Amino acid sequence: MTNANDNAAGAGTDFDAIVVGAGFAGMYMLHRLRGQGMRVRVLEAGSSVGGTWYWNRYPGARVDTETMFYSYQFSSELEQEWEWTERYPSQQELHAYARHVADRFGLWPDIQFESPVVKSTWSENRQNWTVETADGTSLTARYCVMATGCLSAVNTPTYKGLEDFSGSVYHTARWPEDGVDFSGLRVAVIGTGSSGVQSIPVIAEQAKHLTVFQRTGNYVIPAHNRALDPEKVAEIKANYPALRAKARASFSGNYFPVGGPSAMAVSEDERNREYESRWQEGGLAFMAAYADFMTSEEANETASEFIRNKIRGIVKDPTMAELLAPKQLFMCKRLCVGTDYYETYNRDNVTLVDVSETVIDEILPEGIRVGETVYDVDAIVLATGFDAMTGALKRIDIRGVDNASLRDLWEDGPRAYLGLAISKFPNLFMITGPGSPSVLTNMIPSIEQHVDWITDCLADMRARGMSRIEPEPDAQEAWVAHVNEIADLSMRSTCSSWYLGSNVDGKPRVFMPYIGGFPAYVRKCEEVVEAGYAGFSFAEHANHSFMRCGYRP
Ligand code: NA7
Repeated sequence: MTNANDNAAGAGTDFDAIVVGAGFAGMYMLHRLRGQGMRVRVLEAGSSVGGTWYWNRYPGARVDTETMFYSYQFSSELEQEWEWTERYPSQQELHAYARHVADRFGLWPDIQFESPVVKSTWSENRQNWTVETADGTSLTARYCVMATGCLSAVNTPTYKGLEDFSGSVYHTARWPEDGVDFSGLRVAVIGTGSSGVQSIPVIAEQAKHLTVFQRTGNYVIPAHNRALDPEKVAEIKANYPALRAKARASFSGNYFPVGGPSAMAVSEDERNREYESRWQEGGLAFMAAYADFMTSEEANETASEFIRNKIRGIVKDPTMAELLAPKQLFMCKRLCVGTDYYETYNRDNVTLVDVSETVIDEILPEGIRVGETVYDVDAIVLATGFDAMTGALKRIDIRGVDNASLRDLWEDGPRAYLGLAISKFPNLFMITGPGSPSVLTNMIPSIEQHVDWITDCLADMRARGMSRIEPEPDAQEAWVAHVNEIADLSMRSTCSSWYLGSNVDGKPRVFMPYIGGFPAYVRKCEEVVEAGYAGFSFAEHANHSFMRCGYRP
């Protein structure tokens, strides 16, 4: 493999564009910008490409979207040549795919690894960004693209005594590259979101004893993961363009056939048959059984109770089953997809501890104290998730016009135009930023749509001699108001989840992704372009005076 840092080191310090992050977003952004003839440097905190699929190496880590569609579609050659082996591939396979993409498109030389960005500052005089990494290196570029990921800033609880624990502490999203051997150990897992749900069954098989600390029981649909059928793969590959188009025309960028408009419009028997067939099929398509889960509490309760009954049927200990049965609305938090998750609680070496009311008080050298009880453990796994959507951006000190601080401006929640750009931060773009559909969709099509929009925008600007772009404050405020307004129409915005920051102490409660669906959002982005980049101001190379909705392409 190319040693990217050796190559990158000799390329100078001034670029046309700097991209922060070498996950699926940063890699494709690099590819497209280079295609425009730009000199680009990607700065990546990790030591390889893949982003989410580089960092999340915990046991059992898998994608929860069917991979024939959770993959790039910008290159039909890539689409045809890459062979996925499983319905939901493992982290290892996804990381191998990311490395293959970097090889195939020659991306390595322009990526600088182990270079976490700590600061990014706009200069109005020079009309460029200065981007600084943790080791003090400074690079400059006219454009800066934040491909920093929606779920990348790790959320680590601040338990009293954590640093004095005598065993090892791991976070699922910062797993050691060489793996961890839990054989013969008493292990604690804190957290039962997707990462906990995927890792718990695998850790339980290895550990001497596993104690799971659950704050909220989640809805977990079986994955029914399996090897892909070669005939089915060939059929999908032969029809990729049409199938991808169908997925892009769907609300979530995933093609999930909708069972019906309302769960309440059909008989209980019919409804349960629909739920049973989706449970047997497995995966996220359960969400599309009926269209009114997020608008009707009654409809929602039918799906919730169906899943609770499944849990009661699987878990032998009735007290444990009731504890695992989720109390919150179905789909309020992100739905989990698991393998043998509930079955794992039938094992003799697994204990479940409820920390919803009596919380974890402290970590002692020998274990975890909850109220009066101390659970002795040798290792602690924090499956406690992320400071989602805004965390990665706010952890960088981003300074715009007049030294405006992004952290300060977003103190009460994110404000961005289309989730793509931010007023007062010229020539800065975000990929799948807050205010775009992002985490409510299949991430890769959403990433590609943003990267394509940014690339086309920069090409249009260059064709017209423009070098500065910035959203107008009133357009940004109108978009933020719209994002909030439609979030309020959905029950999804009413309950605790990382979508609205409720998993992080002190984070403002704002529903961050755009909930109007992928097709509506794409249409809006197209309309903005058709109207001459409505809501953006531009300035020319030589003359930086502003032009309102500067030009018509
Ligand atoms: P999630 O989904 O945010 O899950 C984190 C879990 O950790 C969740 O059960 C939390 O409970 C729990 N948690 C967080 N902080 C604490 C503290 N302080 N004490 C006890 N329990 C805690 O993160 P994941 O990594 O599992 O998944 C993230 C996304 O990746 C997922 O949605 C998929 O899109 C892929 P809570 O629910 O907040 O009560």
